[in-house]
Amino acid sequence: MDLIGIVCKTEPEALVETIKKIMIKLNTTQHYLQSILMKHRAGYFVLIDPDQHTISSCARLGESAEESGVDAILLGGSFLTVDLDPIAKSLKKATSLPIILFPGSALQLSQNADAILYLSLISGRNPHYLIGEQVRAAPLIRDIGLDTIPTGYMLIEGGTSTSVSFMSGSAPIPRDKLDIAWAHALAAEYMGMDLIYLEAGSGAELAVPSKMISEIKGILEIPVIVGGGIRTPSIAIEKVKAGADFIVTGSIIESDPSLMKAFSDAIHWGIEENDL
Ligand code: 1GP
Repeated sequence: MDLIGIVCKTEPEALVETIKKIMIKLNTTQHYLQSILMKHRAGYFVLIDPDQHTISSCARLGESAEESGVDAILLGGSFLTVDLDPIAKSLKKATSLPIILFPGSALQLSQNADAILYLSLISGRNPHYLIGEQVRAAPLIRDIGLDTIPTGYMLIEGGTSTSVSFMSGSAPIPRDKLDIAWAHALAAEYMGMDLIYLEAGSGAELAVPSKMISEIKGILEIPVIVGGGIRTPSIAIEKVKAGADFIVTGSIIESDPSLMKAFSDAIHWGIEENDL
């Protein structure tokens, strides 16, 4: 039966409910992220580690992120010693940017966020981070009503040992194993993930190799986030040219928040620091 046939045979009340559901689905954080890609070709996320902030310092960072042209704030970390909910609450008040949870575990949830990267650590073979934490978090996410963004999370060797590798008990993919990397990304797409996150680890000495990003983008339909070790706008431009759809910076912004504008200009408009 064609669409018109289905519509004609559906009770009006049921039809209104279906249309409402479609409208709500369209108005999601994922829809917003798509609109950023249509506008700029690439987007910019700033990662806030709640352990590094007081409530007021993170509110200031949120305000300044919005003024600097950042597209969304990621909130979380592989190991936290504080509750992120008060931080999420103050960020929500301070900025209209989407607050997207980037959780290291099922403990990192907040009703004050807009969405959650529903991560599965697909480069590892630790079932706990492939599906265990996701099951623990699912009922709470449903209660809170967070948007979930299914994301295949891949650790890539970045020249240093990282908290995420240690905490998850999983080894990163070697930098020169391009075929292993793209096969993981493709498997995630086939399994229905909406995003891939290529992660060199916070504070990595080396960012994800550009060649790996371009190989993966060459075969994937879904957008790719790249983060870890991106310390300058020039590196960010290089990764966008290789095919990164979204760039994440964390540590460098914690040490110098004034760099957000330069990163945003570089990622959105290809403007180098020395062009400014
Ligand atoms: C870590 O990708 C993020 O999860 C950001 O890394 O702190 O190195 O910018 P940096």
